[in-house]
Formats: sequence, structure tokens, C-alpha cells
Amino acid sequence: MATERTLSIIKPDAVAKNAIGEIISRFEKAGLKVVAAKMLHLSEEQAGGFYAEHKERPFFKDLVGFMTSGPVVVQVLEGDDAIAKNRDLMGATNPKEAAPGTIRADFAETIDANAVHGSDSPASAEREVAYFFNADEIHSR
Ligand code: RTP
Ligand code: MG
Repeated sequence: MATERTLSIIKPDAVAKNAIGEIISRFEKAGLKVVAAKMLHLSEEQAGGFYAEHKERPFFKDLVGFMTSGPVVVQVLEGDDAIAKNRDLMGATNPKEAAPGTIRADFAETIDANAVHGSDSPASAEREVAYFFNADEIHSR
């Protein structure tokens, strides 16, 4: 298994629920290390650029509206198979379809307010990590 980095975002709904610690704890207990972290209130431009792959989708406006509705916590997770491991911990996009015990099953309410984001491939992880962090802000360990 390769050591990977992935970009994780604790979305505005989970921050508002005071669930930052519980979510990060799940990453750590699964063997993922937080090697970079910051709290941000995204602008429309930042959120739209981050989710540019969905620009033409019908839910894009709602997605940007939600992601700019409050502060988020953005972090880089590092570990063996980090991209897939994080996606497994997150659960399905729609919390109604998320497996029991996953972050979205436990913290998300709707497909829009779904608690967390995680990179879905090595290429997107590389782009998304660089979108929020300079190399000197990442503390590999
Ligand atoms: P994310 O990018 O946030 O980690 O979520 P994901 O990979 O599981 O899902 P993705 O297809 O990338 O969609 C990004 C976000 O857009 C919202 N969405 N709404 N109404 C809909 O059909 C719909 N589909 C997606 C979700 O909030 C999703 O997290
Ligand atoms: Mg996605």
C-alpha cells in the first residue's frame, strides 16, 4: 500500500454542529495523520473554483451556496491508501445511502449538507491539496 495524501474538508454543517473533533478523531483512529489544517470561510470564487468539475451540474449553485454558508476546516490527511480510506470513513454522498458508522451516516442530514468532502482520486488529491496549501504548510511526519 502506498503512502498517500488526500484533501479533507469538514463542511459548514459539521462545523456548526461542533463535530470537528469527533470527525478528526475518526481519521486519527483509522491511522490517518493530519499533516496540515486551517479554518476558512470560503468565498464564492474559492468554493466555485474548488468544485469547478461540477460547474455545469444542476446542483452547482446550491453546492457553492452551502460551502460558503459558514466556516470550514480544511486538512491534508496522510497515510497508507489515504484517498480510499478517507472515502470509506466518509460514506456515500447521500447520507440516506451511507453505511452505518460512517461520518455521513452519523453527522450528515442531506445530500447538500453532507458533513465532509474527500478527494476522489490521486489526480484530484494533488490538485485539491495544492488548491489550499503551499508546500511549506504541510508537515509530513
Ligand atoms: P465531495 O466532492 O463533497 O466529497 O462529495 P462526493 O465526491 O461524494 O460527491 P460529488 O459527486 O463530488 O458531489 C459534490 C457535492 O455536490 C453535492 N451533490 N448534490 N443533488 C445532487 O444530486 C447532488 N449530487 C452531488 C453533494 O453535496 C456532494 O458532496
Ligand atoms: Mg467529489
